[in-house]
Amino acid sequence: MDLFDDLPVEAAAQVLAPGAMLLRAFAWNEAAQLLQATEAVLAQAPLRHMQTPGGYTMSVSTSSCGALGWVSDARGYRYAACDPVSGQTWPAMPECFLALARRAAAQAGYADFRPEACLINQYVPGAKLSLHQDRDERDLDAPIVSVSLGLPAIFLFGGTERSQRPQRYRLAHGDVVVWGGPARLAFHGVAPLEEGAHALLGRRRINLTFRRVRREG
Ligand code: MD3
Ligand code: FE
Repeated sequence: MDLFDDLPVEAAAQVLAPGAMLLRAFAWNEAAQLLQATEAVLAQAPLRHMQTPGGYTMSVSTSSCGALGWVSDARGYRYAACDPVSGQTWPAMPECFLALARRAAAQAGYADFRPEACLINQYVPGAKLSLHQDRDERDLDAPIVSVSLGLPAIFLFGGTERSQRPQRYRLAHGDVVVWGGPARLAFHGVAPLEEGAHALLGRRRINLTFRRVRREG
């Protein structure tokens, strides 16, 4: 008899809420490769602190890769084909990013996920992301896949009304979450990052979010 007979090949997904699936350590084995690809993207499109439409500077620093990148300035939030810093198109999405995002989406029940944008968020201790909804994408039927690397963070997951008190989840290195269905429009954010040092990333957390922006067809 094999002691491991009862374990699934991929650890079971934990359902955080209808449509929100946490895949613990799903990217663990590829983390170093993902990090290396991230650094290559950031060499072409450096991290920057975006301005919110309200005139605040974000504590999180951001870049993108793929056909579209996410930008924010006094004119608002939007997806754009060119990086406003360089005037060039965003770096291509690395193959290892695409493969991981597709595998995670499929595991959560979304076949053939074809993200057009990967938003790269970097947090250093103290950086946070206030409660918000992601609704700059035209395709709200596609899920968002998020990958956490480096220092752990407390992720705040609320309801579809800002007034609902958020639940708190700790997201650690290698954790992947797929947000679709009713969870797609939930309010969410990240509590101020705690001080720490990660073996691979040092004093920071990087979060990759894969998005389908335009509707297909
Ligand atoms: C739930 N990023 O970039 S990832 C963002 O850790 C963002 O950097 C956070 O929120 C971060 O917009 C959270 C998890 C996440 C991403 C998108 C979502 C959760 C989501 C969209 C809808 C619902
Ligand atoms: Fe978000």
